[in-house]
Amino acid sequence: MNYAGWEGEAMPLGNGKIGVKVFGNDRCELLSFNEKTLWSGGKDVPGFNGGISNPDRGKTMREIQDLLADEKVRKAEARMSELQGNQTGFGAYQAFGSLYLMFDSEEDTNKYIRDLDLDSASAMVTYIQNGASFTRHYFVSYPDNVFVGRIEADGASFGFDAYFISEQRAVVTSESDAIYISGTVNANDGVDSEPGNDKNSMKHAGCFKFIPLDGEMSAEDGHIKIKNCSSVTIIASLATDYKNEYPSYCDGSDPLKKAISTVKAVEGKKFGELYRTHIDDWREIFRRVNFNLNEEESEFPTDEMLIRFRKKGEFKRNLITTLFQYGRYLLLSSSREGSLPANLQGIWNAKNNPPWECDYHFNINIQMNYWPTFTANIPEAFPPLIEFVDSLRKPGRKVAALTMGVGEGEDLEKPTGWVCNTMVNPLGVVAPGWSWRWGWAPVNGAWISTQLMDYYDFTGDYKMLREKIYPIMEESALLWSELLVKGKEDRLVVSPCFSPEHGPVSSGGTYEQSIVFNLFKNVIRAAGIIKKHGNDADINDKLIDKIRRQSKLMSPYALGAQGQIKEWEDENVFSRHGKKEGVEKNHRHISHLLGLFPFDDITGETHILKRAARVSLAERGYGSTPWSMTHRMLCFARLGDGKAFDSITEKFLKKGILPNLFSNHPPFQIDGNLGFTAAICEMLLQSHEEFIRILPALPSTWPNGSVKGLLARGGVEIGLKWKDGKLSEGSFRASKSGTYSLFYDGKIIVISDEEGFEPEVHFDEKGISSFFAEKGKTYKFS
Ligand code: FUC
Repeated sequence: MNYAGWEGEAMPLGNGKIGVKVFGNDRCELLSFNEKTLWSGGKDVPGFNGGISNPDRGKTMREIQDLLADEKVRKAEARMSELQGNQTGFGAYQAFGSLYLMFDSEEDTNKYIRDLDLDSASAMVTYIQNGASFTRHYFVSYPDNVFVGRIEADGASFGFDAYFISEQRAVVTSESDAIYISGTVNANDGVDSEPGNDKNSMKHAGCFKFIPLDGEMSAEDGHIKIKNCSSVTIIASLATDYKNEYPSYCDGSDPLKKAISTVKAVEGKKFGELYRTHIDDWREIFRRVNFNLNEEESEFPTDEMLIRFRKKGEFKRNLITTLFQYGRYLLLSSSREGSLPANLQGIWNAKNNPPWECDYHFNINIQMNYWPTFTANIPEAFPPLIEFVDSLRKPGRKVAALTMGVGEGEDLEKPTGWVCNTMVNPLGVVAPGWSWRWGWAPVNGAWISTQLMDYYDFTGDYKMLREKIYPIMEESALLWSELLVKGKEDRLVVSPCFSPEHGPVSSGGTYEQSIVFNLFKNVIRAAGIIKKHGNDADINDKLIDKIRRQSKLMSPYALGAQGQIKEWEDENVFSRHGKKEGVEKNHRHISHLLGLFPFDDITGETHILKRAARVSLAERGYGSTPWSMTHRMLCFARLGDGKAFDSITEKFLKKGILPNLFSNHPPFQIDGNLGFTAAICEMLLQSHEEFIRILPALPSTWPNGSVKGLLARGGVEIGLKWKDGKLSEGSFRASKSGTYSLFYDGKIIVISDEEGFEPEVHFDEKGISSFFAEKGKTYKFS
């Protein structure tokens, strides 16, 4: 087999807690495991203090603000390193270990196929050996929280030697029919620290049970040996004693007991029964969305199609629709209720010192991970993000107090303002990072808070808004209401600013201004919703009045002399080619364009900032890393530019992905995959305005196709068919009765229900068609 490393070749499986990388080699199977909570670092590391280096309660920050107000930028920049945090105890997401199955037969194999079936979230391996057909079938069940594997041979008996190699400090034993793993973390934190520095007392365990049919089984020295059987079922569970609770992050449990009892709970069930439970759960969500571009029939596997696309331009549509569903697959496999959110690699990782510690990266990456959640109709993936952000509030209060002087930082139960910067771990680190150039980014907590509002906008779940989302957002707004300072011409500004990860230090930068502005906007809107429900007591009215006044003085966007949206306050002409230090013409981040996507500040056909956004995008090119390409795709979708969208799609297919379709930063980073799926949705359907926009940016090279089950704000499911680049038929189903508005190219929409009844349509001068839809009823429109 052409094996080029797990990132490019392995088939990923996951249930949000357990991740598996299936290699599928014929004579030696390698199944590499992850457990989402297995992290090094945290409180056990000597000197750990949550990454805070300068607990001066905001003194340095205020002095830098004064320097910037006096336009002493160089002096301000020279002091920025005093705001840096430290890496002590940041730790990293860990590899768990691998199960090897060394098959007895050395005979050659043929007709070998390795297949990841997205529709059943299963990996399959089939081949012929000695005239008998072998099948391996693997999945990770969310409802039963176990990995399940089944290996069978049709017309032959087989055997293997199974053993587990731990990547940690673990003891591996075997007894009668199972392998047990039990240990603690034994990792260092990668490049910058001494080996062993970041080991901690987190316990982890695994239980792998083998159920052969016929044949003999023996256990010895951590191995399970099976001989002459006709099939084997493997059931495995992994666990740790992690609990996302500040400051212990430990639930005191025995993970081995947990793993064994999880396996025991399904012991009596047959493989078929476990599989049925798994696919019923999976398909209920995954099958909501179909996407077709009248793709080319292909007898080639995906990696071959990719090669052919790259050489001859073949199979483009096939790859696009596969990648679209793959993004949905990856997010749902790496983010389900009951565990941490998807990290930089989702849930899959083979190193103890992975790139960027495989962390939660808050200056675009985690945001992008969750951009497709609603539009691609997988809201079940979102709760881990809400829970995680909620859990950052306590350490975030401490960091706000000690590094910015907001709140006391003593009684962490009191909501006095929370913050998180760029690199965040699940063990309480939200402090500025260890280089200010990416590490000082306190608005990142405001950005993620704002994004939580999507949950309410798409699902209408008021309880979640009131009980979880609003308190998180309001507390972030409280912090920022205290931090804004007076800038030029009475503008209220964030200071100091550093546009990710680019350019000079400044104040009033577009990234920071647009984030805080949108946070305030959403908090004011959410407060209004909560008041409408009569829960006035939940709202801090004084704060709402204050941020309302402050918003008016923030002016998040300004035009430069070349017609661009400025990234920095003093960027009148593009500061490229080194004229301004550290500024790159084609920099990957487009942080000054958040107003276009994900925010909704730049909308409407003729908005002056739309033109400016185009100028800025033209300056920045089509992106370098996959995530940077997909952010641009999303922006061009918002601009209605199918041509540019298509060009970047081609670039993404050519340069952005590995043979197993993982997006390749390099190395593998999941954000690009998830951004791609989000971008396709945004190109087909938009709902950030007062109405639903149909096919806003369809590329002319994708003339025929259909999509089913996309989600629009308000909980509306939309299906679309188009022919020769024009809408031929749509379907519409709302989760609540009410008046809805659709826009398709300014044309009147004709709508009818299942019985052919046509509700009255009000068509306005802007070309918007509005009608009353009944809850749960499916309407057709054209
Ligand atoms: C961002 C990017 C890098 C990388 C890192 C994990 O900050 O600037 O390209 O993706 O996150």
